Amino acid sequence: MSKKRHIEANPQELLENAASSVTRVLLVDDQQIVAEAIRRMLLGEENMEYHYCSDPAKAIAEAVDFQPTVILQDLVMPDIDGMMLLRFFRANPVTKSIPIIVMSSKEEANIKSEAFELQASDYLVKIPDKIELIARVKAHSRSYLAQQQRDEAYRQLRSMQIELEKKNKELERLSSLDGLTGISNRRRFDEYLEQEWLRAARGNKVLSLLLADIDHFKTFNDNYGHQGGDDVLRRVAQAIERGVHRPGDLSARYGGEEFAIILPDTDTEGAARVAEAMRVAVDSLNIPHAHSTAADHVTLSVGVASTIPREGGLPSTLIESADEALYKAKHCGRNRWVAADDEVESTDRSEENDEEKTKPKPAARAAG
Ligand code: GH3
Ligand code: MG
Ligand code: MG
Repeated sequence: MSKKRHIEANPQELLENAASSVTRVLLVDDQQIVAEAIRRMLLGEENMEYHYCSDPAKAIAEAVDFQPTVILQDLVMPDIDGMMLLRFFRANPVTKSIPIIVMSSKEEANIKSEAFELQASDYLVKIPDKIELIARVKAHSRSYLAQQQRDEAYRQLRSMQIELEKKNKELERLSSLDGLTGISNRRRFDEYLEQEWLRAARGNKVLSLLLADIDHFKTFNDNYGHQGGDDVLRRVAQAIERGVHRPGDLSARYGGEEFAIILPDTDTEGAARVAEAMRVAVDSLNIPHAHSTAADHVTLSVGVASTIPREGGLPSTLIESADEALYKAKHCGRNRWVAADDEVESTDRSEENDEEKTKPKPAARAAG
């Protein structure tokens, strides 16, 4: 036999067969005379290949090798019960869906019935009429190949779907990350703030927000170059990221050199501690910045705002509140955090609320 033995049917090969509609007939019969008669009947047929197996014990192996599109099988053979062979064909993953036309010299309803029970596809009484045999062989082969084609198309579709799902997940992940720093981006921040705002409103929980801004970053860029600036952004982002510990916390790049940190279920005191830890983390990166008025190295100012959100309230009020606190931190000399005073209603702030809690600027590092 020229074909290599296959453990599994090769779908590509099946598809090629389907395209060229080659009918591959395997006959399993112990009688040479039947084999010869069938061979002659199929002889002149175009696109038809015929293989004869005289030993039913080898039938499965030869079917796996030959890859028939239809099997003609005798029911009465000396060494093996035809019904048993039918079971074997159906139990083997390679042959289980190949159409099997059983052939018997007996025209008995209960034998036919049993064969169909065992998933025979058709039944012919030996020796069949040539025209009828060819018609049945071709019809079964055609529907088998069409089914194979559908199965293969389905498999390909399924694997494309899986691939697509993977790509979509990756895309979603990438679309929520900032390209420069690798931490969450503004889009993700907006989504998450909205989500946490609603969650806090439902649970009557306090929600805190930090807005952090690198001090005198424009002069850093102007003096050390944009590449150097980008590098600082990456390092500051990593320092900030290291400062958030709870699974619900989210740090994001809010804009140019501004970062935002969402701290669910965290009051002003806790948020201020995180702000201070971040300020210290950036401070201790000790990135030289000779053109800052705040220190001789890169520093961070942070605005802290907390609120117990109301249903129907706007997350933007919390951002405004943190932004105002950040502005004050800048105004008070930078390299510090300032917490907005009112915890609940960031919309109706009054003049007397202007006294912010503020972390005093630490003593400036001695240069050199
Ligand atoms: P302040 O202490 O008041 O925050 O001063 P500042 O100079 O940091 O603030 P300003 O808003 O005047 O300047 C922000 C600068 O941040 C402008 C730009 O040079 C720099 N910047 C913004 N985005 C990027 C970026 O993606 N890469 C780099 N390298 N620089 C950026
Ligand atoms: Mg800024
Ligand atoms: Mg700045």
